[in-house]
Amino acid sequence: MARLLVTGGAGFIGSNFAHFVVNHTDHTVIVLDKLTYAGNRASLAGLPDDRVQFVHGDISNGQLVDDLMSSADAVVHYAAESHNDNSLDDPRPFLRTNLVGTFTLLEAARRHGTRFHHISTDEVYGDLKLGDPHRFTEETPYNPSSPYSATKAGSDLLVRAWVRSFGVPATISNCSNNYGPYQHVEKFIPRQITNVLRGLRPKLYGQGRNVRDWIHADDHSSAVLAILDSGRIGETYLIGADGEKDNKTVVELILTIMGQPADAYDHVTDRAGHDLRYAINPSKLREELGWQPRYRDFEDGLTATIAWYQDNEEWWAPTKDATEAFYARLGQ
Ligand code: NAD
Ligand code: TDX
Repeated sequence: MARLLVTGGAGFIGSNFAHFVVNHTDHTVIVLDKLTYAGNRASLAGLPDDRVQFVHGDISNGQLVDDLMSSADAVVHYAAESHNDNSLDDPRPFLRTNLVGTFTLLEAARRHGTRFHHISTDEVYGDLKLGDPHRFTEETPYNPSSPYSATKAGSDLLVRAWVRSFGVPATISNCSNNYGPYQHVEKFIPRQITNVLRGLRPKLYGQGRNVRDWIHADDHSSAVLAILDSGRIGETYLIGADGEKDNKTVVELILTIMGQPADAYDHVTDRAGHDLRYAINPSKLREELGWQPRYRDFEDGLTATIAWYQDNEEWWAPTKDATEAFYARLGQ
């Protein structure tokens, strides 16, 4: 049994991780979260107080981070500004949280010798061409495209430097696009589901040929636990579940599952610098740690996710109007 400090645990993937830890391990969790527009305490509702403690605060607050780190066995660092479209509109919070925040946590981990797991993204590798037989591996050179992915790449490099120069016992994982419950309605899949539920038409950037490699958030969580348990210090592990789909296919599937005509969506202004394709080769994780995804059928996972948004309107409704107003200003 371990005490895990989970940064960003009121966000999408961090809250799914807290639920997963409670349901599948005997670890306890201390969530540290600033509750930005993307954080929501309701995502942790129902979790037992004796297993999950919530601390409201900023990962850039050195004193707070130091205090929390002194009683933790390991840190799992999810907290970030996470949305590409926001980073194109105003990159500043991305530099503060993703770079200075990660630096602050690393310094505390260095002082306390705390096991550190850094959560990152496949976007640090840039994009692939459609039809390219190659997928990203741990050896792919970094080539980020957006302010978001550039700051995530920077945070990964900080972790690597703190391992090599100061001996911080850290690992890194770079995961592909997650889907599942508790995802903010600004992101692609929840935006389209909640549009349909609101009687609005889904919005596809450009022609929708861009490919994302989808993985269920629970499969991300089980991979992170496997790395925490038996990953080698200083190593990077790519996490993916062979889930490549283009955006047009996903939007048509959402509409079909929700009983709408498959073409009842709008094409809108494309994202600036829009990455064409992400694809993960997860061989290292599978062969070294024996990890396997549980969600193998995207349509089943998507159907369950749609049902969750149908059943939990009170969770997403408070953020929907502001999100659509933001997109309307961008013409998206
Ligand atoms: P999210 O935006 O849903 O959640 C981020 C959380 O971090 C929020 O609860 C927010 O309040 C908190 N936070 C932000 N700034 C903070 C700060 N300064 N101090 C403390 N808390 C702060 O993001 P997500 O989609 O759950 O992503 C979580 C992590 O996983 C990120 O590091 C992201 O880069 C990574 N990741 C995401 C995906 C994906 O598909 N969403 C894929 C791969 C990796
Ligand atoms: O309304 C939309 N229409 C649309 O076509 C939105 C919001 C998005 N898109 C497209 C853009 C992307 O090609 O859908 C794809 C997915 O978009 P996002 O959900 O914004 O995700 P993406 O930019 O791929 O990044 C996500 O995966 C990697 C997460 O937001 C990142 O945090 C993670 O690092």
